[in-house]
Amino acid sequence: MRIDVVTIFPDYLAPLSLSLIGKAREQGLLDLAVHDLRGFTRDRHRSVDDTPYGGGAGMVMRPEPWGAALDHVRSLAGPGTGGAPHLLVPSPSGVRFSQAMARELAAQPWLAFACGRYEGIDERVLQDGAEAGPVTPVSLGDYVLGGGEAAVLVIVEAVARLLPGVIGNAQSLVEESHEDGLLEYPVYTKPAVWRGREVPPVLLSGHHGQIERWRRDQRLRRTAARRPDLLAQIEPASLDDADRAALAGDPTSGPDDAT
Ligand code: 6GU
Repeated sequence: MRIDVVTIFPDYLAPLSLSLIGKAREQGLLDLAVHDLRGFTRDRHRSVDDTPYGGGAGMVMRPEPWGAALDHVRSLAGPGTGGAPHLLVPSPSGVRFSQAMARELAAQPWLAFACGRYEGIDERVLQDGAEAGPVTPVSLGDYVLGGGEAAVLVIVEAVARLLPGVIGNAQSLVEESHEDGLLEYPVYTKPAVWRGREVPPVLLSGHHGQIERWRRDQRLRRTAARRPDLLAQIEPASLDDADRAALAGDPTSGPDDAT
């Protein structure tokens, strides 16, 4: 996969050289480039923003540097990138990012991110970009960040770990929160007693059926307590009697009150 990021703060993307993503880049699984928007300005002050038409608070990012930067990114098409990148524009006004969207993006050959600052990017940049390829404004959630850069770190990490070969054990991608609508069960490792706290005995029992049942109960109760919105989306027919029994307890207290 190829990813291009355009920003006025290239250093903000430095963590994309570390850990999982850094390794994926070294292994050639991910080809990622960061571009400085100011390199595409033509005035002496290298200005990227101006006052909003219609009045109002704050500044708006000017279309000219964005047009030049995105034209340049599109000129980097190569073998395996397809025609144009899918342009993602982080914004609190975007469509909500999710594991499902991460999976869709991970299947695409080329993504580009346009990091807005201030009150956002002149809307015509998105309209113009849509003539070349898909454009999706994307939001992490219902809060406001200072700019798109932190969102790009989040989205690229969520996408990159789904690329074939990035995570050694593919099963760990299946058995995790948000892959099947339930949160993950709590996990424990040695020692069996720590600061007087025991690991739930069933996990030491060797009874695989009981362990599986306990873990599913935990997932159901945890989801009910922490994310009732997710539980409400579960198909009732997909729950068996044991599932319903697990949910019949006090939803605000897990077995260890591990809510
Ligand atoms: Cl993707 N960008 C910005 N600037 N703020 C946000 C966001 C994105 N998601 C939530 N808040």
